[in-house]
Amino acid sequence: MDRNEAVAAGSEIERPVGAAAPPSSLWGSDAIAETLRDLGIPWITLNPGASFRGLHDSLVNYLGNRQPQMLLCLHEESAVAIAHGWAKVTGRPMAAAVHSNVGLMHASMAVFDAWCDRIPLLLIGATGHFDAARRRPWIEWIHTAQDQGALIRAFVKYDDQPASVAAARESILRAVQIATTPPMGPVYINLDVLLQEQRLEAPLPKLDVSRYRAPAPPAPDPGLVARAVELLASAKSPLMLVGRCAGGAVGGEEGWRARVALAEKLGMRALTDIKAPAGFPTDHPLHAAAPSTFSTPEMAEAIKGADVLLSLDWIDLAGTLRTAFGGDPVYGGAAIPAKVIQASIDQHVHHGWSKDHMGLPPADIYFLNEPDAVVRALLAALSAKAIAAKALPAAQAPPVRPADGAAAKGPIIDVGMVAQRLRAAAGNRAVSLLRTPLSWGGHIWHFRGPQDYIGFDGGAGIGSGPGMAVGAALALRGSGRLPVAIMGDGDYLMSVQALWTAAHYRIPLLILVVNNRSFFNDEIHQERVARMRSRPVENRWIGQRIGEPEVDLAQMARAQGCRGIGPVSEPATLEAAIAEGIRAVEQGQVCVLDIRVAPGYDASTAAAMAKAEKK
Ligand SMILES: Cc1ncc(C[n+]2csc(CCOP(=O)(O)OP(=O)(O)O)c2C)c(N)n1
Ligand SMILES: [Mg+2]
Repeated sequence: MDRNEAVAAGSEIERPVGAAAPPSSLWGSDAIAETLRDLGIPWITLNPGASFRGLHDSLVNYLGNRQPQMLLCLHEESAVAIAHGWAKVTGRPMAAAVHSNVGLMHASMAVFDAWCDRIPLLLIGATGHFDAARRRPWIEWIHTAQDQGALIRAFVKYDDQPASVAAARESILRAVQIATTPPMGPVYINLDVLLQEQRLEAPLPKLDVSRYRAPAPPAPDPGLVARAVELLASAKSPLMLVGRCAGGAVGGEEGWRARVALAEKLGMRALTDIKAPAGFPTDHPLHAAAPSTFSTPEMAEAIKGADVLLSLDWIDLAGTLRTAFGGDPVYGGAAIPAKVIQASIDQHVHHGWSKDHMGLPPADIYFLNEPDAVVRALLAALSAKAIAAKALPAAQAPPVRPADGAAAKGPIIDVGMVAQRLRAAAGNRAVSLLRTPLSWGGHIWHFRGPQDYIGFDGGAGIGSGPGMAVGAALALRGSGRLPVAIMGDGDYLMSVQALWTAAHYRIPLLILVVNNRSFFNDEIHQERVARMRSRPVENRWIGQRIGEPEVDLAQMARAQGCRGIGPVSEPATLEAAIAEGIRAVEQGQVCVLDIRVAPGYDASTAAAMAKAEKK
């Protein structure tokens, strides 16, 4: 099935009868729905509610449930997470609609994740009649709030509650323009019932929406480029910190190639981050250390050995430097001897409520430009310059090294073994990893192109995994890539109901749950506290383990129309079970494997967590 056929097959679900006939009357929400279509929004995830029943009707009976097509979700958090996952792969916003204050409260954590991940999203909300004279008794009073947008204003780029249909259209155009201007982010438009349900005497005048698009990005300052080139060309051991090169979204092939070309031209080593989408080939000889959530000792060594650092919107540059150098000069700690070139526009969304701007890094040259534009400009300026060739370091470790702890042939499955068996079962299929669990070690899987790994969720909000995987798999449907999300049991269980949307709309997806029957990350924290206080570490599992009864994770998938395999506990059967899952996905199914793994994190992850705590 080719990509177009697959997408078309999905859109044949939930076809309305008698739709798309010329309407005898026009309503406010018809004009709003039309605006979504004009903007090219293909999907709208939602959980229904009377506050947007007008818009719901327009989407179904005026637009015929196409462009956008509804994706019904069982929870608002899933609705936003699915939109987030889709936007990570496509770099474009999808819409999500959530009911009044209650739906917005359910959605809020996922909105925060999208905010922290710099991901565009058009969140449509609604309120009961704002005019009290028209408010229905009881329910509409509960579901009407003064300044509803205040619930999430601290972590959206823009919000509005327009008071007329024409103003609603303007609001949506502005909101999408802002959402798609890097650094991208979620925006929220709250539609009053009255506005949706008012009869329109005449359609709104036609508007060319292409005139309201995001502005072109500014080019890097040539003077700064010249200074940066000087610094990099004369550096003895430059290091590129490859962070968010296209916000939290997957970047393009061209940007990928440019980063490699820049590194090779300068003999510049590179580090990558498992929190960001793949940005540099991890098996390239210049890739200095396995990507990780927390800074590893190997990463710190590479940083300490560098005389010039080129940060491409590296997430938490200050914290990474602090871990490497053992202190922060801002607080009277160690000096940072390396020169720092920063390429980041993130400052545009830094404000007071959320501290997701992280620490304040030093910058000797600060480009307030997108990383890809800076890399392009540096390459262009360097192309004429002869630079003494530097010897390439020895190539990196082979692709799949079993995780530390248990051997690959050991009696208990660990996360490294899961990666290894997935690699074997997938053969030469192109795999897109949509999620790696906290227990992952960056050395157990190589990324060789931008679509190989989409990065983490931005806000570290557990429960983002299933929804984001569904959204990303929707974006990859028909692409020929195998969408695989590997996630913790805690992450899976918090939002397992997102899978129903994938089953219903036939979005193929493979989920491997590395099930340690615990919110294990926090067992480590309890152990640490117990040690600090000389109390029994044996109790670390209390209030953390998910046992007695153990949850049947495969059954929870089957209950929603997905394929469920497992529990798989034997290393000998793991590869065959994953192969069975891959076959199911290739037949169009959603398949979940419940893989019982040993509790514990990859040694590199555990060491990095401990180091981060100390500094
Ligand atoms: C919404 C939310 N609640 C709680 C946490 C705290 N937390 C961080 S990791 C974690 C455990 C996740 O469990 P699982 O996905 O099974 O991964 P494991 O640690 O077992 O490998 C928890 C509860 C969080 N980050 N987000
Ligand atoms: Mg767990």
